[in-house]
Amino acid sequence: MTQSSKPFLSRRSLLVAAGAMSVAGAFPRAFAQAKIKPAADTALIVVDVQNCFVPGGSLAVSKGDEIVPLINKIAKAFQNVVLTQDWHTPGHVSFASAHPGKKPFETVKLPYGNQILWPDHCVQGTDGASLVKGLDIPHAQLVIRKGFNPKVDSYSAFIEADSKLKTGLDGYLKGRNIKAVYVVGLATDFCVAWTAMDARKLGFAATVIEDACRGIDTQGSLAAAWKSMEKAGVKRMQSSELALDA
Ligand code: VGL
Ligand code: ZN
Repeated sequence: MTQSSKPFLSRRSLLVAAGAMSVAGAFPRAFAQAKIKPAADTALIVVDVQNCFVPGGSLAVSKGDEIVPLINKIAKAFQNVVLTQDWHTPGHVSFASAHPGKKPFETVKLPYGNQILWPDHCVQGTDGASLVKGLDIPHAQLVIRKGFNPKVDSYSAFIEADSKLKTGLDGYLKGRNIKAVYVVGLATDFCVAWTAMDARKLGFAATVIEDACRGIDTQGSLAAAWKSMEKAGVKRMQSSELALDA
């Protein structure tokens, strides 16, 4: 409808908006969006905060180290926390070094689909595979390792890349009556995204806390991941929307 055809209505809605603004200005607390307090049937999944993925590591995610203090703070608001570790065999199929003539960030076709090739990273038992030292979540209840099948990658903490073998996280969370997961960590466009989307596929509500993640962003992967997550029903939020202690 045009403004000229309904001059009254538009004028009235303007006044209402102005009134609401002044009331909100006088009582900002009453009108502020209530902050989210994670319930007992909710779990935080902290994805791959490992030495290889922070500056100095072999597959360093830009500014990956910045999120560690924030993740520590967010974790305090959750009763249930699960940590994940990328945990590859030496010579893993996802490593460029396992494919003669191929370089990191190139793609190959494997029986389960296209696989981006990575620098060697998160080899079982190495310092690169250890959780970052500053990660301080003593109440975390489970560490789930993934990507240990030599021939199959696993970005997701729930299901390997061939869409067949489950890691056990699904059963663990359901056994503990968890209905919703929040996902933080590294990297937004790979292990965080795949974990959140598989959570949806398996019937959990799933939310990614964007500022508590950092992305790799190769070949447009970050924008593509957000698009796919939205389509899968993954919610996107900022840590400021959570009720956190100062
Ligand atoms: C990841 C690439 C290869 C991740 C793991 O944690 O996002 N990305 N392996
Ligand atoms: Zn990996």
